[in-house]
Amino acid sequence: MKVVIALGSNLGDSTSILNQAITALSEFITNSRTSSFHTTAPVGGPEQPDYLNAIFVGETKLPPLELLKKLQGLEAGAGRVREVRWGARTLDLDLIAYGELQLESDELTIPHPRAHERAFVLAPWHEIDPEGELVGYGPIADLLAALEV
Ligand code: A4P
Ligand code: MG
Repeated sequence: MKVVIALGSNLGDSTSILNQAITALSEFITNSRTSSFHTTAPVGGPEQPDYLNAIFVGETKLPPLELLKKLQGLEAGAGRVREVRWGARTLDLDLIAYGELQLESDELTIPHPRAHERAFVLAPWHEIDPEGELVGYGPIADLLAALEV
């Protein structure tokens, strides 16, 4: 299944944290491509440092919830502590899309419910997949253009 994962970090050595996460993701996601790293102003939450954000796309055989567990394991491995919602973090890995799947549960919502309105997700995704579409929302080029108006 084709999957789209968003990476974010604004605590610690974010460049090396993202590079390590990409290496780890490549163990269960193949044929992958990664965007460049974008420095972005924080959206929501308390005052906090700028983020480094990237998008990783590839193919996996893992079912959605197992994939989510893997992502959470990598976040924990990067020393992430959950204190404040939308607060600063060493590593955030969000599952943005899983093929054409649409799913809404407490544990997992796909597509990610806020991806369509976030330039820090859409801009790096557009960079590596200009023809891409967010299931239920439309072409990412259009979503991005709507934000930039
Ligand atoms: N969850 C449900 N659906 C998903 C999904 N598709 N992918 C659940 C990942 N997790 C999903 O997430 C909370 C719960 O969401 C998890 O237990 C999981 O079961 P979390 O990662 O623990 O907490 P969070 O990331 O603080 O909350 P949330 O709501 O995911 O935050 P967002 O919306 O991801 O926002 N500004 C910039 N510039 N760059 C950023 O990367 N990130 C955020 C986080 C805020 N502002 C930012 C950035
Ligand atoms: Mg998250």
